[in-house]
Amino acid sequence: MSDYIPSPVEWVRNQVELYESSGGTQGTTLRDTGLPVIIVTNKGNKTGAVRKTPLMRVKDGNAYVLVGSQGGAPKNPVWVYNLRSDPEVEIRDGTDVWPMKVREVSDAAERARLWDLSVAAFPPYADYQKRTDRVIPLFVAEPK
Ligand code: F42
Repeated sequence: MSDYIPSPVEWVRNQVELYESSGGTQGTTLRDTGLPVIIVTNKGNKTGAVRKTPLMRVKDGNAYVLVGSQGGAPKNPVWVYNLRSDPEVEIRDGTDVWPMKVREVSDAAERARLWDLSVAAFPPYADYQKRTDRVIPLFVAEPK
């Protein structure tokens, strides 16, 4: 198995540590918002190392929508490139852990539906999209 490299961002790294060390019973929301977070385990596209990325939980049946918002920053988060290069991930949702495969959403109608679902789950996504010229990438993670 490849080595795990924790996020260089302290609050993100701490959330992953608490979430995983508690077996998915603590650190499962975004700060004090009460809104649920999942942990996506993915592989670095250059290092091949294991990366763990907390994201907001957006569910569509038994699939998850992964939103590359990065707070409306001008550039895509690096994990977007990791998923494009290796779609095999593991998703932890609380105490449940699932092997999943991701695909990027390109169809306009599907994107519109999943974007609305994402904003319903986490309303700030709408402001994040207004802040940036890039189209925020969406992925769907489906059970294998
Ligand atoms: N980010 C979102 O985009 N959407 C969300 O819904 C979201 C929710 C969320 C909830 C809780 C929380 O704690 C964090 C949340 N985040 C959310 C932030 C998210 O977890 C990521 O931290 C953020 O999106 C930035 O992702 P990133 O992949 O750009 O991470 C940076 C900070 C990072 O780890 N950079 C590494 C570094 O060393 O600078 C590189 C990591 C990497 O994957 N490297 C690649 C490799 O091969 O290992 C190669 C890198 C290259 O050069 O191509």
